[in-house]
Amino acid sequence: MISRRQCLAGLGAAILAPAIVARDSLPGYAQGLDLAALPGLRETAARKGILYGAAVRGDLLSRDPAYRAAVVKECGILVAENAMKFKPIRPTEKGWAFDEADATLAFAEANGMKVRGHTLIWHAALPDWAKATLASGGGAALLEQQIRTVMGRYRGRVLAWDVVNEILEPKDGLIDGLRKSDWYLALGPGYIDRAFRIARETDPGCQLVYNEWGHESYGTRPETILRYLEKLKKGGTPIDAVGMQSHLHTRWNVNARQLSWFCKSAVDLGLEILVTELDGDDSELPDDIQARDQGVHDRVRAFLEAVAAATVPRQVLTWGLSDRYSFMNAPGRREPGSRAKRPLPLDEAMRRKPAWLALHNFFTGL
Ligand code: 9MR
Repeated sequence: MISRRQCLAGLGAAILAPAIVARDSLPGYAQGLDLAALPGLRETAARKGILYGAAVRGDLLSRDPAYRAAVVKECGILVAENAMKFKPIRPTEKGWAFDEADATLAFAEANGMKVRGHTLIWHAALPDWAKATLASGGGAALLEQQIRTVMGRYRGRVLAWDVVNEILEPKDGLIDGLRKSDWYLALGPGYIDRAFRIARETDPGCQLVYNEWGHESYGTRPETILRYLEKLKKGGTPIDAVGMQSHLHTRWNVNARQLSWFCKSAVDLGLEILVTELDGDDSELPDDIQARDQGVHDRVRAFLEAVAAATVPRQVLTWGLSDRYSFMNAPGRREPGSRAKRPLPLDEAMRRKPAWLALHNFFTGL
């Protein structure tokens, strides 16, 4: 738990002005702090050489002006939440659908933002026709075509690409803890190295990332990831960075010690550490909004501090910006009638909340 005094201390000189925000206009213990008067996270992060940003949806950027304004104010880097994935970008074999991805990139560039690409090779978001192609021997060509077409289209405009996503699943019982995905079944373990090599050829200036979840978890998952990274590096795979999704659960605390160990070890391997999908699932916390917001704040803070104990992440992205559009609140993602989750920096009304403050304090405190 952090006290209001600690909050104020964390805000430093920026909060010398008297609090002018009505008590009910901000949730939880941030009440009374004039969060709205502080600079956007993009600016605060940039002062420390960090890009802060969020996953965005193109349809919302064009139809919700409050969301669009908040994205412009807070974000120095964007990632398309879905638009660059296999199924949205190539729903049918002959039907490439680049519109939303193109528009997201154009929006970012028009607003002076960088872009991450997410994601080229993933077991999920695969259309049935692609699964059938993989199952019938067309995997090598499909992998190459996907990377060359999508990455090639945006060559020179994407700072970092998640070349592969969620490739490990130790429960599947395969060598190295690899996931028994359609890609694996079609091409064997070598598909990962192959993907990175094609990616490097396609856009040599782009940072190539292996994106995964669970680096902050207990148990053996972080070590499994690290061992696999070691193997890739030893084999000469052109990988530059590890993307840590960082979907934090309030059910358990961040395993700070192991997370710092992971980050330090990955840096020692010559890899950069990125925070790619940060948010906090508050479903295990009591109904009280203050307690939930504080719980998410505390996890976000603990997570970022554990990372920073090893290395300063140069890209920090949350998976969405406002609770209004978190994937966790999407239909089908939560029980009908259950309370809305509050995982992101801004609340449903686009107001800054404690998770925002955790990021602000982290960036200013570095
Ligand atoms: O937030 C995304 C949701 O809208 C999609 O339906 C889903 C499937 O494509 O993917 C979600 O994003 C995931 C991301 O691509 C990879 N890490 C986990 C994210 C949340 O599930």
